[in-house]
Amino acid sequence: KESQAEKFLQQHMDPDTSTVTSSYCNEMMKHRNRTVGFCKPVITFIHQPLPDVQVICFQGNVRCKNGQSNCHQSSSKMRITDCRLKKGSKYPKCDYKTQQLQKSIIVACECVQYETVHFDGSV
Ligand code: T3P
Repeated sequence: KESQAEKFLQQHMDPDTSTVTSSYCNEMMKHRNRTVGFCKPVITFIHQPLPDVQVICFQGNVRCKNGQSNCHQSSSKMRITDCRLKKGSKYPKCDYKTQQLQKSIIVACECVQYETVHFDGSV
């Protein structure tokens, strides 16, 4: 079974893409998120080299939305794409709006290696 850290990479990392087209989210959600039974409402993809994301675990500590204290906010803005489910879109036809942004991101980190395990949001 894949670890939480592996799932984070699979769900959120796309370092090699710099410009995205309007069909980006529909393609990525199909290939990466393997949604079964429902359409995930929001997923963010991060277009930065992996080390830029791993070091966030050593940057500003913030409280996570679920109340845990292991979230960290990136000190610099990151190139990200937010994929948001369009209103009226019904499983299995998950139809997403693609939006490229430059924002600081908040991730949860765990364990001795300080791995990112969860995407908490962007600000
Ligand atoms: P995960 O914990 O697997 O990373 O918050 C619930 C899920 O929504 C979370 O899954 C990540 C995703 N999400 C984003 O990808 N981007 C966002 O901006 C927000 C708010 C949530």
